[in-house]
Amino acid sequence: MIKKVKDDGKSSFSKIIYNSEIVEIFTKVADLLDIKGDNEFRIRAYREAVRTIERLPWQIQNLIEEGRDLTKLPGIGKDLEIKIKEIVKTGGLKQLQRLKKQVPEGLTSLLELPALGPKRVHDLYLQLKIKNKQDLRNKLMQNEVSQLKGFGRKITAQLKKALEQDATKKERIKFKTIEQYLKPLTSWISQDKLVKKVFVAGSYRRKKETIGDIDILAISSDPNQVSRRFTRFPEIKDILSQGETKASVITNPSLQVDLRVVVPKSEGAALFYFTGSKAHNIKIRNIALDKGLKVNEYGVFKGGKRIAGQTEKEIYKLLGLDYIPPELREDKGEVEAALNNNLPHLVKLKDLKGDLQMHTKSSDGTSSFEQMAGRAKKLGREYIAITDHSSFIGITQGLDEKKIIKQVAKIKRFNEKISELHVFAGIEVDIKEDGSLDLPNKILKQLDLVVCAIHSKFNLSLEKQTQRLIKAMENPYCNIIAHPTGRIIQKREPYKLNLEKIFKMAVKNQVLLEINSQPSRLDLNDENIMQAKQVGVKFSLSSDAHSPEELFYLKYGVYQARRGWLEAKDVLNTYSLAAFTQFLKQKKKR
Ligand code: DGT
Ligand code: CA
Ligand code: CA
Ligand code: ZN
Repeated sequence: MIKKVKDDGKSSFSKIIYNSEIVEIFTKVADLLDIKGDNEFRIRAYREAVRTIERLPWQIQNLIEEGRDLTKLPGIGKDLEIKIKEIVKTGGLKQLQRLKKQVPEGLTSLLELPALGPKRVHDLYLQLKIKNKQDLRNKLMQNEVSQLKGFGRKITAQLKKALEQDATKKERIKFKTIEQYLKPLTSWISQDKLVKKVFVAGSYRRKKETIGDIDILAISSDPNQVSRRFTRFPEIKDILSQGETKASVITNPSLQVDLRVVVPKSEGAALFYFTGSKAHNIKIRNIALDKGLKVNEYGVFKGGKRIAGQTEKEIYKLLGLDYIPPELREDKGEVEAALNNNLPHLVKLKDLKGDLQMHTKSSDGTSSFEQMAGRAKKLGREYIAITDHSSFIGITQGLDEKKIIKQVAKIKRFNEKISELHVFAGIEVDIKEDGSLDLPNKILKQLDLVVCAIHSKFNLSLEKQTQRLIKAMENPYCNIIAHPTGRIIQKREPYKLNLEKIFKMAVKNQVLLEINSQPSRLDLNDENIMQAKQVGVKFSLSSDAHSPEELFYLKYGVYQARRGWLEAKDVLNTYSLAAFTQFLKQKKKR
């Protein structure tokens, strides 16, 4: 029987708790117990549970809601099940709060250093009373650390170096995270009556996947007043510098914001300059120099005379270049292309007619496919593909063969009733270690669309991992490879893959490579996309939404696609429903 989906979308929990949150809490508990020198078996139990949950293709919250027995999962006993339930219900774990009180906070930050695991941190604390990085720095200087057992010359040297780097390191922040900090900032600046316009420049305007710091440009006839008022923004932790036309501050949570204020006639020149990238700016400046012109943040100058600077467009034009969209300004050939009227017509969000990967309650999503369809329709999509996970961990949920057939029938009925939006019945099928797929072809054949993905064995050798993906692409029913490199931004490196080979085989087998729009994935990334396009790869751009709220993530994928120079014609879900259906049909005929 297909699982009955509740169509009101309400769950008995007030808040969605993702598996990653449970993983994070258990990892912290294990680390803290380890630092304390607690019972080894207990610690190992937490780490094993983490491994299980990380690989799980379903949301634990859903499993609990359905009354599933979590102790059937590998490594989850009665005790851990109770703790998981506490996290899912309350969002936290009392035990973690207790442990945090018992272990000094600086100790956990020591774990960030490469040579230090919980065991060594435990020793440093117990024997030298080292409670944080500063203590460690001091004791290293006094040569006390090298006296400890297990801290040889190699390790102490490594630690010294890591601490040096750590002091200068500025953590980059994911694009989507930055977005939420921007609203209060820009509205604070705009409230100033002296401010005519506010722009966010820098890497944010270029839509980079991670942002080092925020660069804001304000236009005003009174820069001095504006920059002074800016430093009174309520969320400021520290003022780094403040001058007549600029200020740099640290806001909560530890984010650097650089403000520049220029007078209206310099708007275009300043926006150009602070958008960067630096490499792009330098290239443009050299082109200007060849023409006997000087470009800076105030304008374009010939001799002492200012001849442009009001808008970015007029600056590019004056230099004989087509206007270059910010996403391309990385000195990766865009200046040459602009000189030769050869820039791509970048794909836009509104070009996207479909969304080709999303999940429902049938696997690890929160909602029914009807709810996903409803929201997608509101966002202006004309078609979507429902791609729940195939089951690959041996517990009873997920889409087995029977459930798939039922879901296909249900979707078919939906399409007969509803004409405003077409739903493709798809699957996100697991690629096994040997490259075969987790479902037989006789099932895959009955689906409109098959998305294949790796969700296990991330550490195979380059040779084996490449072969594994190629074999999957050679399956006649494979339409799309999802998140092809498997990287998670700042968390997991891409798998070892010969991408050149993968790209060639994707073209040969008419397999689309996905640009996954989840803010932590953005996979393929901009560079991969650019290389793949040169080989002739075609792409699918998907939200990979696990709830209706996530359907808007598609825009992050579009940013990445634009940074990879893609045009609408490179992305198959910009095709009309008829053209896309035709594309699928013709592949099935092959
Ligand atoms: P980020 O903050 O690391 O994500 O990257 P950006 O590109 O935002 O870099 P940032 O904040 O250091 O500088 C903002 C822009 O200001 C940069 O994209 C170009 C411009 N800029 C900064 N320093 C220089 C420079 O030394 N020369 C030139 N031509 N432009 C610069
Ligand atoms: Ca910046
Ligand atoms: Ca900056
Ligand atoms: Zn996936």
